[in-house]
Amino acid sequence: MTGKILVTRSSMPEYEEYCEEIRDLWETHWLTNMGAKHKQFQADLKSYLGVENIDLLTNGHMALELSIQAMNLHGEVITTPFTFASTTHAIVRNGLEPVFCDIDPVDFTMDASKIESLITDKTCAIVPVHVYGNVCNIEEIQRIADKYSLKVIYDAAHTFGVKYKGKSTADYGDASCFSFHATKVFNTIEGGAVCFHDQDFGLNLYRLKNFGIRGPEVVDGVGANAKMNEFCAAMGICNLRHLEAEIEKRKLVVERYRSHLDSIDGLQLNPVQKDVDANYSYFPVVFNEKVFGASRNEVFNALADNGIGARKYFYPLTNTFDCFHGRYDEHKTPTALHMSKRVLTLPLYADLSLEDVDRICDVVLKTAKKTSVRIADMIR
Ligand code: T4K
Repeated sequence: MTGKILVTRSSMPEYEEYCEEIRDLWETHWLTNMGAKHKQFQADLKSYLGVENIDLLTNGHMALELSIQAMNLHGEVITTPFTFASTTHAIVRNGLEPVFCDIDPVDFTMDASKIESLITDKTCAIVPVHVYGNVCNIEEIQRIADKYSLKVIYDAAHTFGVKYKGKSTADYGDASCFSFHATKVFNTIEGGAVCFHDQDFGLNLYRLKNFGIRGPEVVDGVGANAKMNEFCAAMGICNLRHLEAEIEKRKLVVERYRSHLDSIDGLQLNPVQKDVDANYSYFPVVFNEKVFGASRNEVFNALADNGIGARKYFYPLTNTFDCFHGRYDEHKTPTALHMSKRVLTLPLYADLSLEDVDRICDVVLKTAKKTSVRIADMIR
């Protein structure tokens, strides 16, 4: 038995590799503000993702928030409540009104068949999330956006390394926003990026991440400071070299989980999506208490008792957050509500040993048994 297992663990290059990468910073003393590492990392990403345009930011949240700001939007934005706080906050912090769309019960992404009924004359954009690395219904979302002249800003925080029909997810929508946080499949410690097609949008975004400065004596935007620094860019350069190997290792971990849990009644696992090359970023399991014999919370507690840190991503729904008290009705997104009360993401990272996966699954499965015994005791 090994020690405590957390829900994830940051991927890191060899210490020497990173030191070598940052060595020249001690010669140049150039630490931030779009330096040489920033430029190199940007070029590396362009070629890895096969995109024309990409900008780097301090984190995934600023990628989203500033992308929305750079589009000069007003009114309502259709989005999902089954996500991390960042998605909804980026909309609200831009003075826009989120309108919550329910999710698909199989892949947890926005249910595209419900979008049109939410469109009003105030709707300006759609902000879908590729949750857990599952790709949204890209074609249908784009069809609706084209029909109603709406912008599409993807929260692609979970999909770095994912391909749809052979192309990176970065290529879809008006903007696609990645997170390179320490907990992601690919990290730059903290970091984010936006891929886009429109050059004017790109220029706006570039200025907004640098206080809205247009030139030495002109500031014509109310921007923020969201520039990626050289140490983070250097981490990105190193980690990108090992990304494919990391994804391969994650795949083995996921396959081991599936070998234990795939055929268990009452458990719903993440789908294997058609036309998608996955990045194996999360391992969500939805617990049907009656059929499986234990609830999500019972499994969560049992894992915690055994030193295993699973997480309730994404509970609570963002439309139930205290900061929005009374503003939204979570019953308008019943599938999201149902899923958020039953889902648990199990530990997943490249170096998680297969023996640890066995141990985690053992605890999960035994929880059901214990609970059934308890119910049997109660009946007796
Ligand atoms: N959109 C979506 C859909 C997102 O999921 C996120 C972020 C964003 C936007 C915004 O992107 P960023 O602005 O964050 O780039 C974590 C992450 O902080 C957050 O990035 C992520 N989503 C969210 C789903 O999870 P916490 O509060 O659960 O993280 P924390 O600190 O509890 O860490 C989880 C585990 O990760 C730890 O138990 C151990 C491991 N870990 C953590 C850190 C900080 C490491 O191994 N190394 C580390 O440095 O939010």
